[in-house]
Amino acid sequence: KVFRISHPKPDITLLPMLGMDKEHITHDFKHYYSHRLGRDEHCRSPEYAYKAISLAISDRMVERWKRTYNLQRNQDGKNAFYLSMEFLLGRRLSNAVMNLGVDNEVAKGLYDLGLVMEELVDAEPDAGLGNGGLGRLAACFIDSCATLNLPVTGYGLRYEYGMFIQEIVNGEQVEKPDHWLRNGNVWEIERPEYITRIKFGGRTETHIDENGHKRICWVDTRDVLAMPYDTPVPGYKNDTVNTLRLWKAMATEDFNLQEFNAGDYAEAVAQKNTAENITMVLYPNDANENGKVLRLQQQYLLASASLQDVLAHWVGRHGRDFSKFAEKNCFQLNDTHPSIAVAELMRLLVDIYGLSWKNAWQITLQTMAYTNHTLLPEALEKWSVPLMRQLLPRLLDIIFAINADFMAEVSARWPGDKPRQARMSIIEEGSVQYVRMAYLAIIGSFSVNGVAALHSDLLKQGLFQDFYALWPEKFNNKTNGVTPRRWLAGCNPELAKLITSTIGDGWITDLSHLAKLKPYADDPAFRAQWRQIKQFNKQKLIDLKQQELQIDIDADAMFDVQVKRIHEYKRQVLNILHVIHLYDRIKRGDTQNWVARCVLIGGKAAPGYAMAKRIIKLINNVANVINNDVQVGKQLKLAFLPNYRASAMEKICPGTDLSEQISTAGKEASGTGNMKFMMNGALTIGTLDGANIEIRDEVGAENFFLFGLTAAEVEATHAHYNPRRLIQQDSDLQRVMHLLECGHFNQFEPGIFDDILASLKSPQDPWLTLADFRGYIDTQKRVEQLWRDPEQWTRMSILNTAASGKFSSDRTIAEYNRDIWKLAPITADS
Ligand code: T68
Repeated sequence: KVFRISHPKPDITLLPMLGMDKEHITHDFKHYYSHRLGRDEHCRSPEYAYKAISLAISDRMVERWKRTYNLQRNQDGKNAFYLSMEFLLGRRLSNAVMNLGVDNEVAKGLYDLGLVMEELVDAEPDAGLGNGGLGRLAACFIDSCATLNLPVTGYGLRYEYGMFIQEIVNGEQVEKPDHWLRNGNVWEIERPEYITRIKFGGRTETHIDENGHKRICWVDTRDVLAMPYDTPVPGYKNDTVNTLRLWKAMATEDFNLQEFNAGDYAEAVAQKNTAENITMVLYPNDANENGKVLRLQQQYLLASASLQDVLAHWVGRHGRDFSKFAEKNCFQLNDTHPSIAVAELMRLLVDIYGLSWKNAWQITLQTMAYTNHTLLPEALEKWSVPLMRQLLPRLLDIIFAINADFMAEVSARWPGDKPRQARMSIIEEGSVQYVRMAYLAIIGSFSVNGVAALHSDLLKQGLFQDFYALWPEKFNNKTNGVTPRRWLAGCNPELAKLITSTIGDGWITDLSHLAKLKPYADDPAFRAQWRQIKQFNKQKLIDLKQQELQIDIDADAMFDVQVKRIHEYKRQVLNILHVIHLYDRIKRGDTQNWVARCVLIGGKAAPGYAMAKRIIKLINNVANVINNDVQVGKQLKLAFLPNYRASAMEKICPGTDLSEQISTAGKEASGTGNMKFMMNGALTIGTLDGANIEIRDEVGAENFFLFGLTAAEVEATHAHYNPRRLIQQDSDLQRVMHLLECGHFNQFEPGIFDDILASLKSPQDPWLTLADFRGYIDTQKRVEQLWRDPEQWTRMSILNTAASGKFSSDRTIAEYNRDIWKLAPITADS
């Protein structure tokens, strides 16, 4: 028998809050360094110092985290949940110390110990749990939600391996696994108390319960557990700390053991891998997935675990009374990736909590909201019906039932219009049937939004026009934004300091304040300071990259940068055509009034996207020829920046002069890199695509380098596109194409660029690259003219930063909240 001394209530609460001054922080730093990590003064590794300081900071965050949770719980208001397969968090330490307001104390404390904060910051691996814009947007959004005190929880997946590490070998991309958790993750807390069970496979059975009601049971399933790991999301200096909950797949304790006799015990335990594989790796595809079972398992695990979590919490507080559920909860679906949540919420409400179909559908329709991020038809997700029947039989039944109701609605609205019914059906007919996930998301949501004004308009006029005709009120726009904490205050401390000393620090939480910089564009002394900081940031970038890239870069050259995923629609090839044109001019001696340029290109190609990988090879081969030509010298440099990622962008955007946003009009939903560059004072050369249009509207046409066809012109051009004629008519283009076609950049690798060349010359080229060649080249000339006048350039640079206020994700999130979520901020006195 165990004897326990029992207290009425255990006294484990309310330690005094930890000190935020440098003495207390360094005290804790030393404690973690020596006791928790077991190191001593002879061990001088920035990795352990990074860990120790992060633990000390994390402690301080946890206090505010619990406080936020309790305030929110007592307030009992509405909550929103951001469901996303990707949260591209990047590094957390620098963001945490800034948002807690202890950056100076920490830097000073470490300095006193002989440590350099920047080195510790650089020791942190990026949390690369995303592909690109969509994943980074989710990370900016949760930062803004916390900063605006909004009760929003992020739900995602805890991939063991994030976005692959890109190495360049002989000019080609080689993918290396990114085991970002290898050295532990001090920013997360495991929460086994909230484990949820996820069903896969099996079949459905119909039962009649004691009241004579039909109940569907999903049986003979192979279950998997989802273990939550919580990461704190601190708001900027407001003591709010929200939660990002990431799920890890695990085997159930009894996983498959029943299927094996005792002799196969080892085999049975080995089978655990099958379950744990589900969250092993992020799919490194930023566009189309092709029906991989594992991907659907990931999507369902995210949707089911998150919804079960929210419902369990609801039932814990309100019992099985769901009458107020829709008033108090909202789910924002980040693209179609988590859209199986529409069917899963129906399943949970009907099968598990016994609601009527009608009631459950009302709740679903009032709580789900869907954000679309692409117009590219190949990126729209479809799952084959046979696959879904095998993996998620109950969900498939529900989808068919939703579709039946929906088809009735369509035929009531457009009687006899069979083609329209076929067009709008969730089920695409054919030799194999497919479930169209975007349609499921639209039908099951009360709000559908695009991510920039043009994109949202094109959704209404094109891709989703039938749905817009049926439910115009569902459709809205939410132009993207980026967090000014990471993307200006954090990554560009020198510029941030100048801005704050000029207009105060209000801009950090209200970026529209940047407009106050406008008059300073005409102040020569201010311009000189501005220019000096840009120069400093460029030098820093050179110091960082020079060795790795083995090229001699001059900080006086124009830094012309295109960093983003490699995709044909983003037209890195157009950029290369311009670089080759410049090279050709140098070789011909056409160098009057030459402007020295350093062209930097970076980005990852999806491992299965052969054309994108070939584009990387092209960039590297052209770079090789140019950089090794003594006649070219410092007049032109081209470098491919390997392993582009969030932390790389933090170093690149402050040192950029010219931002390349040159996608085929109508193809880039928004873009967000364009906003980061603008904030940091880069000028943009770009097409009328995505958020470029709004950037230009904000800064004024005279401060933006516009070229190229409009989205409407792109559509009209396809019918009569004749790239060969364009080549014939343009001697510059002719020479560029000749250099490529004669193998000048692939002397010992014959034919490797044939596919790229063929697609440029094809009348079917969807990206119309050559159609925009002339406009691009001429506009680049205008860029150079302006560059030769540093005062004017700096003036425009200041005006770009001053006009970037709209592109704060705080503004975006305030709009999501005003129009969609309608949450009350968390307040201390409620
Ligand atoms: C991007 N999309 C858009 N997708 O391309 C970009 N896709 O214009 C926009 O600014 C950004 O979203 C934010 O709205 C993506 O990044 C993906 O990464 C992705 C990942 C998996 C599957 C499909």
